[in-house]
Amino acid sequence: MRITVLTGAGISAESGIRTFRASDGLWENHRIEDVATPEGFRRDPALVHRFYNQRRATAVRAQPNAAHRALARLARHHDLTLITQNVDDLHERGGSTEVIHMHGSLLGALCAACGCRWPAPLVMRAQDLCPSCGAPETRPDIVWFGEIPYHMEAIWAAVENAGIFAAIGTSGLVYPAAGLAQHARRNGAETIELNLVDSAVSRDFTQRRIGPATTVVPEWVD
Ligand code: BV8
Repeated sequence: MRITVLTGAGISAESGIRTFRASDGLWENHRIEDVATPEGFRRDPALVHRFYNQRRATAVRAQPNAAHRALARLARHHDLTLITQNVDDLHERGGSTEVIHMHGSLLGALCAACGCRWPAPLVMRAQDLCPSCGAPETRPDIVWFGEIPYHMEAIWAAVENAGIFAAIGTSGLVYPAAGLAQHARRNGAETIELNLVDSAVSRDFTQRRIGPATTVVPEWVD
């Protein structure tokens, strides 16, 4: 039986990476429109690069936690599809080998002119030139609001074929990720939500495990 798991910022919170909508969340320091939309990037690429350079520096210093490691163990004994909204690489550094990053990755750079991708340097600048076409149009390889998330075909398939769909540490506020539980349920999956508190889509889950991810995820996995 396939298990499909969706993670959000809450699974990395205990690794010291702030979530978006907590009281001290990232968005508090910036308006979403200024740092996570193509329009915001066109308006002020230096601000957006500063925002992502700061998050990249935090992410490379962070360590995977017991929840990331528990999901890596789950993959060793089950047919698991791991989908994350997160742009850090803590799942990979926690031992997961196949991770679908539907909102992109802090470790990736993208040329807005030719679409070429390459490993992002720790500090990206608006005037960096694309190694392929030479255009000064480099951006973080991140899916912003209004852009189409990556790997949606594979994501819909993994959700439709899941016997169990679990969402861990996500507020259920951002679509299409927030709609995946309802889609899984409509396709016959058992749905379980693991979170500190209710999310915006808790009604879509038949089971709940309330608590910090480093407690409830290993308990669920093991
Ligand atoms: C798109 C960039 C079209 C990277 C992000 C309806 C249908 C379709 C689209 C829309 C729709 N309504 C509105 C839209 C448009 C929009 C949207 O959803 N807007 C919202 C604000 C209403 N969506 C889009 O634009 C998306 N694109 O729709 O294209 C399309 C549609 C379908 C199919 C094809 C094409 C693009 C969305 C991507 C935007 N980019 N980030 C970055 O900077 O990181 S989203 C951003 O929010 C992050 O990626 C983050 O992952 C994501 C979701 O947040 P969460 O991960 O849930 O984090 P949050 O802080 O909100 O919550 C943390 C949770 O953890 C909480 O529940 C908390 O309780 C819990 N927690 C905290 N600590 C712990 C914990 N849990 C356990 N243990 C703990 N210790």
